Amino acid sequence: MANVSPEDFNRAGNMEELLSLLGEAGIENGWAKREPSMYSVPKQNFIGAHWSYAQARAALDAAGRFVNTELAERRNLILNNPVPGNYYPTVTTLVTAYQMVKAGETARSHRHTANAMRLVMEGGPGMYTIVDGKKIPMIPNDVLLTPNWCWHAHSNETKNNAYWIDFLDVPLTHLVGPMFFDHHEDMIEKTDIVDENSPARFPFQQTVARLAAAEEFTPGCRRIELGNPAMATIAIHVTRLDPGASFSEEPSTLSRVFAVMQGEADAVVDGRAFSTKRGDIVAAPSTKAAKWTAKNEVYLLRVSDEPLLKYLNWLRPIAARA
Ligand code: GTQ
Ligand code: FE2
Repeated sequence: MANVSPEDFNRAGNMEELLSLLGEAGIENGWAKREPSMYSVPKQNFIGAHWSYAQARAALDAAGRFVNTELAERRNLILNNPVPGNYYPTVTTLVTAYQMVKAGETARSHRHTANAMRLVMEGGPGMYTIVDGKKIPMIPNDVLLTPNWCWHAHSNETKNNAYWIDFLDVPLTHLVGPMFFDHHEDMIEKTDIVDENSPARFPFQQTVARLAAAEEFTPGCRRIELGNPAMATIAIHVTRLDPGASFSEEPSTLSRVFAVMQGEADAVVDGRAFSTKRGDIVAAPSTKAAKWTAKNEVYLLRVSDEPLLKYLNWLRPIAARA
């Protein structure tokens, strides 16, 4: 920078004077860094964490008394990884939220560059996500995609409140930078087209049938992928565990969020033990081992950043160190 000249550096008589000049010039030395920029294995501040659907559902019902969707873009609850100072990501690249739309209510059409998907907890015929002008039914345990820049709204034409779980790559979008967001000129895209067979929908019935035909990858556990991958940055896998069956994931660079679709299971993530049931969420940050054991027949959804890591050649195991 202009305030420090080459002559100033030429006159530097010792390391302290050099460091002081570098400071004035807005340059940081690379040999005695405040923080190392490289290290032997990934750092991770986030922890394994669990959220209960029963609790979130009651919180959404309370929000339903105080927050309406004319004011709020979405009536959602963000599952921020519970470490000091974090108010947003669930794991490094992904955020997870519970959302509720009341009977007869809509949540307006918008689009964003962040990729999003949902797992339906309570819905049924008449509950729709409207994606690019088509109504896609939201039946319990369906998975719906709203990739990068697709218009989407939610319309509850049933008699009951509808609840689901959102997963988005917003933390990744924030880090890389390309966040864009638009409101639709209509509050809600007008359409009568119902598309049950949309490529944006993975009906639970199909998931069940595919899993019934899948091979075991470990005793009592079968796994399929929804999509190939589902979206550019997000992969979705569903594991079916027989009663008493168990599987483990060794530490790796993969960030993942688990959601229990059916049954009850014990999870151990990051050395923390959680007792889970339908609708519960478990955050499994990168570098953390995860083990699941089913108490009865369990369907378990896993949302991860696998396609992103594969594309970048950054999907790697992390060996346990003594
Ligand atoms: O339903 O469109 O939880 O845009 C966060 C951002 C849900 C949605 C969220 C969103 C949505
Ligand atoms: Fe959205």
